Amino acid sequence: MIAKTERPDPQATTHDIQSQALSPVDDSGTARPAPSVSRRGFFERLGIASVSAAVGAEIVFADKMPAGLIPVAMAQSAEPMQIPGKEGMTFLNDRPVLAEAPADLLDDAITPAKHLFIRNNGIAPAPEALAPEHWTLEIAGESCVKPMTFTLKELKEKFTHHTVQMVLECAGNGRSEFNPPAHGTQWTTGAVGCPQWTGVRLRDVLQHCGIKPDAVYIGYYGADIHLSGDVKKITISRGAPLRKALEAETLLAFAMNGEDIPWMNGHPLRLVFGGWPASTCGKWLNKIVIRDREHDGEKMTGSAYRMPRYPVAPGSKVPDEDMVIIESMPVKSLITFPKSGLSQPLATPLTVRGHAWAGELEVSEVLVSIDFGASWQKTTLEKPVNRYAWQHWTTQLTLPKKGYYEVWARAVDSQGHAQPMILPGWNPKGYLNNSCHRIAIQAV
Ligand SMILES: Nc1nc2c(c(=O)[nH]1)N[C@H]1C(S)=C(S)[C@@H](COP(=O)(O)O)O[C@H]1N2
Ligand SMILES: [Mo]
Repeated sequence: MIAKTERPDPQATTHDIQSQALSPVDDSGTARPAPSVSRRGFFERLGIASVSAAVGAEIVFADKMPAGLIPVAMAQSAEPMQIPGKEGMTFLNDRPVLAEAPADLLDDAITPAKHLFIRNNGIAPAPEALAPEHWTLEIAGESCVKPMTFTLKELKEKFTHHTVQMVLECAGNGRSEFNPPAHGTQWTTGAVGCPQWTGVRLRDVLQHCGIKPDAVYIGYYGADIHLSGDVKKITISRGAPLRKALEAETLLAFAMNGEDIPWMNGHPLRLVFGGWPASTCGKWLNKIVIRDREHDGEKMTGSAYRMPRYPVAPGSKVPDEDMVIIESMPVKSLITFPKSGLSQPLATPLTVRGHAWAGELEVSEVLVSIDFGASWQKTTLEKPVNRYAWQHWTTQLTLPKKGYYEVWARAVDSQGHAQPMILPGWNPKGYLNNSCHRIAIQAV
């Protein structure tokens, strides 16, 4: 399914906007997708400086402007919703902000900030509230020997910096293809990216504070606001087992691609785990707890970010006790060049390329088919630049005659698991759709 709508609905009434705000999209599957995208929820939360930047000039009587007013310059604009620093994205919702990248915009080896997807469960903190010089990170929890609070500056000064390129993918990426449909964000293929993250190791910081022998899990907290606006409510507080937290690649990241992390992607500090669902990677990070039990924060329990323990028939109800936490993500690939729909002169060989990744495993081969999976040909596959980075593949295709083709790509991981051609097993929340990516080509 394609994005519900890319443009704000000019017909949207206040009532529509209200009901939209009351039916948040949620990739843990607790509510319905919103009917339309408006910019209201978004601008409501922006500080005046950001609104001025968006209208392109200082708002002279800003102090007289009612809170929540959308400047008419914005409201009349036929432009699709914009987030400063993002380009070419498909917006699926504005409250919370959800945006994915069309596959051809993910062609770069290292995903640029402007094309990294956004998956907010709540309302992003206003940029004004994210000043790095005032940011602190608290380390606490019942299994922390010496709870401490670090300023961001202290974190940067005390601990060694590391840079690792790591895939970030929402567990619900691809959800829109499941049938019967699963509640939650109707992602197509673009809730994934692979930027380069710079930060300090979570393990160095945890070990500095002391980890009690009974520690088994860590949990995160961030500064975003619950959709209800209730500041006492936690939007999301997930985490990972201690063994994952102590991995060399697990970072408290303060930079992405050598620059500040974009506002919507968690500036000034976020957690990044390699190969796990992006929901474990807390944004606007201000607290980590070391737990003596599996973390039981918001969206850790029940059926959120969990898969059935066994295969289930489409549409089945699965009891919570049979739902298990998603850990390493499955093998997957994208065709990022050419853009689907390309017309290609028959005489010219067609270069096709993309990326492949496999959670905590490596990808061992990527195959492509132009005959709907009847036959497959190998592509040239690069090694990852480091563990948890995606791998680039490329090949040349010769199309036998004029007409319509689909190019399908299929990756296989180091344990021999291949991507399913159509769909993997249906599951109640619509997670982990790692089916083959397909593009259309016309030979002319
Ligand atoms: N504080 C906070 N962290 C969060 C979230 C959130 O809503 N709030 N969403 C999680 C989910 S479900 C995903 S998929 C990723 C998305 O990261 P991105 O928006 O940078 O792409 O952030 C995760 N970390
Ligand atoms: Mo997610």
